[in-house]
Amino acid sequence: MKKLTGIFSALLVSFNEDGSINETGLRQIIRHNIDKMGVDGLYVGGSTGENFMLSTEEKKQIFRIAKDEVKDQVALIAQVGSVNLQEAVELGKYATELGYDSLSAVTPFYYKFNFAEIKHYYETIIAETGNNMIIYSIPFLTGVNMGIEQFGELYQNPKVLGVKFTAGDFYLLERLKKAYPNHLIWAGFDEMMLPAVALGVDGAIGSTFNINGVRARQIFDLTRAGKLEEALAVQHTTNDLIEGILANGLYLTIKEILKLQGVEAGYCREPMTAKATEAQREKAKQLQQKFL
Ligand code: HMN
Repeated sequence: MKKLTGIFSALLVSFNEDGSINETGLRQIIRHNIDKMGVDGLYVGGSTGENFMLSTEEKKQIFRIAKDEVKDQVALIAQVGSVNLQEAVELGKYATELGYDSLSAVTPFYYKFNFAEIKHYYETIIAETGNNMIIYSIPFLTGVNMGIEQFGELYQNPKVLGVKFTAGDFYLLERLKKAYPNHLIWAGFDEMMLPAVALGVDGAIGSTFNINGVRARQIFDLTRAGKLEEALAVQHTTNDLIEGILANGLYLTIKEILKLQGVEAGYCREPMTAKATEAQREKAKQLQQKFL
């Protein structure tokens, strides 16, 4: 298994105007992440991959293309979580056979699942696939808030490596690190990377690393080295960029910026707005010129 710590881009997917996957574009985004951003790995099938709007076959296609393009150059994590547990298992088996270093699964969402149901979900995916598991916790989108004891219960399974923590609850983050020092934490909010690294996270997984991966690594390394003033200066610039991206449409804007850099990043997948307006393209151009 490859090293799973460090800087991981949450992989964007290029779509054609009709919503189908643009394989050439997807491969170019992957190359850009490895060759230009210098990431340690890719998180495939996450929110950034617009995963929850795709069919099972499309999800498999993306896992397949990513593995084929990456080979063994960097580590690969497959996000297979789904509110359909059978689909999660099927995808988990598929990614495991392809050789993904670990699986990750979002906490099951939409229905108010109780903790026993959530635990059963993770135990089932692990038992059926035999692969490692990274809990994907993103309460602001799923509504699922797990506490320290619940993480502890999930961590009793030795295949659970840790959590991708997309939340601003730094008290919980600190408590998790103290209580379970042998379990890994990946920071999920790029705009809060510095405080997360200061609290001891082992890695970070982010959408903006597709274009801002070099600064992300600087923040990570500088903070770890205790050079907080320098790290903060890079975080400030990063957050000026992220603020502009969020105000203009998250994935759409990152794609427009990639296009300006010669990467065929394509369209988004409906029901998200698929195509940038002229004004959004202009804003992306300004962000590119100012920050990248
Ligand atoms: C994923 O699942 O694609 C990412 O790991 C999610 C990641 O945490 C991103 N969250 C979302 O897009 C919801 C962040 O990188 C986020 O985009 C960024 O911090 C800007 O808010």
